[in-house]
Amino acid sequence: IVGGTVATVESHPWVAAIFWRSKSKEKVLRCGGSLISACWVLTAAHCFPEGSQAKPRRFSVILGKNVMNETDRAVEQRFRVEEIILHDGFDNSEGDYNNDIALLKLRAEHGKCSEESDSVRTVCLPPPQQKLQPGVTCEIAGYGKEKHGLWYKSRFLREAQVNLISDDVCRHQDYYANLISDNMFCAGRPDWSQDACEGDSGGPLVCEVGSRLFLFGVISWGDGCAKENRPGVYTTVTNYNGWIAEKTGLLSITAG
Ligand code: 4AZ
Repeated sequence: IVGGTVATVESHPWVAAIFWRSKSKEKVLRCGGSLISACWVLTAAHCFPEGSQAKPRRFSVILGKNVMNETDRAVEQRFRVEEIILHDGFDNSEGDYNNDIALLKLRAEHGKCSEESDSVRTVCLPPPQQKLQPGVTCEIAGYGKEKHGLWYKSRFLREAQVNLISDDVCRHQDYYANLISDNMFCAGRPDWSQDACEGDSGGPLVCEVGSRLFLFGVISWGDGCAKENRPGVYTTVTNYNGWIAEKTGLLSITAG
């Protein structure tokens, strides 16, 4: 996250830190994610290199994490990944990142996956037809880089505010032109001061509707970070309610 502030996981209790175990057994932060039910994390498909679906055990998920290199056993919940489901339509052969969405199934222990606490909580999916106006301010969170080009990611969970940008503007020649598909939207700060960055992808963009927060976007890509006319690009979660319901078996019941 560029230009944001340090946040507590208690204010983003659905944030998941997804780790990948390297050949040297080192656990490296791979991506962010969002807890949508006790056993399921929604994230980005590009977080998983080819062939990793067959190797879910190389990935692990930590919920309730505030500080990267410290383990707080009182609040953190740690899981192995049982299954990685990438969207069939995710095809990055042309580098286009369309359908950049994936589901991770957490492995249950003693019949349970995550348990609700002050630091761990699910986020609501918005109803499929819910649209938001350009200009609306939403919130992003993650453990990614604080500046494009840094070699290290953030030690703390950070949050930032970004405003929704219309497709018309984001498809303008000065912005991303034809790179924005119908499954993507853009969000940025009018002064380009805040943005997601490397390591944040897969993580949440949440917006308030009727004083409740909903997961509207999955942090997906961007040209650099916090760069003029280069907003962050997000996967449109409302396009995938049916897919999520089908893959997880969860009924897409949202707030009533
Ligand atoms: C990344 O590399 C990444 N500025 C994520 C988000 C953005 C740029 C890069 C948006 O994961």
